[in-house]
Amino acid sequence: MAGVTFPGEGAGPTLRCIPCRLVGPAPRGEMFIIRGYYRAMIEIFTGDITTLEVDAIVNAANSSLLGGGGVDGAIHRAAGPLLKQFCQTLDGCRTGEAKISPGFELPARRVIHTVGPVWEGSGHYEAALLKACYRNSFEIALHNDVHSIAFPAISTGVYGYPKQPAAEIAILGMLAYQDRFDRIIACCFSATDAGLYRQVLAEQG
Ligand code: AR6
Repeated sequence: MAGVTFPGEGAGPTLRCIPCRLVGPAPRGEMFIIRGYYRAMIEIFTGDITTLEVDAIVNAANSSLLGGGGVDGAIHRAAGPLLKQFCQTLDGCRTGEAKISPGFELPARRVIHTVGPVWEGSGHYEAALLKACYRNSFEIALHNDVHSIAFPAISTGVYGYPKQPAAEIAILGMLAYQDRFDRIIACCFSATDAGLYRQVLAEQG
């Protein structure tokens, strides 16, 4: 996937390892750190992804990339109108793929837009497409100087993907890229979702 360089920004290293360190409470929401030793810690954050000051937040978008409800709507509102204007130049995005934009008024420098599958009962390649969302988001991040990244629970809202298998795909995807990022944050919008992620991470991690 081609790297995108924005004005004033050059390409950075794609492999960085940091020692394990403790992170205190986040400004809003709770941070729950599961593991990390010379690798990115996978952190489970409960709260609004638009508040996170990271290199990139991931948006669970639709294929138009022009905004919608849920986390997509929240990101567009917080980023301001220039995000939609920029996204109009991206020519949409197919399910499972990812595109990148600046964060504009967000605390995050970038937004990685990915389109999750609509759940239709597991026989429509939903699992493969959801895995591709995580993989392609990480890959475009690596090509764009992103060392800290936060994901929402892609497809588990309006698109109806069952939460447990979606959490397993999310955590396995994050573990696969753990040693190539400084921080990977799983952003859950409810305490129940965060509990599920903790349980899955404890089982898989
Ligand atoms: N921060 C973090 N997570 C959030 C936030 C937020 N501010 N708001 C919602 N969530 P959804 P999808 C959680 O529906 O299922 C849009 O209209 C939410 O609780 O946002 O991939 C797009 O335009 C859930 O766990 O995304 C598409 O048309 C997760 O984010 C469609 O919805 C994903 O829920 C995409 O549906």
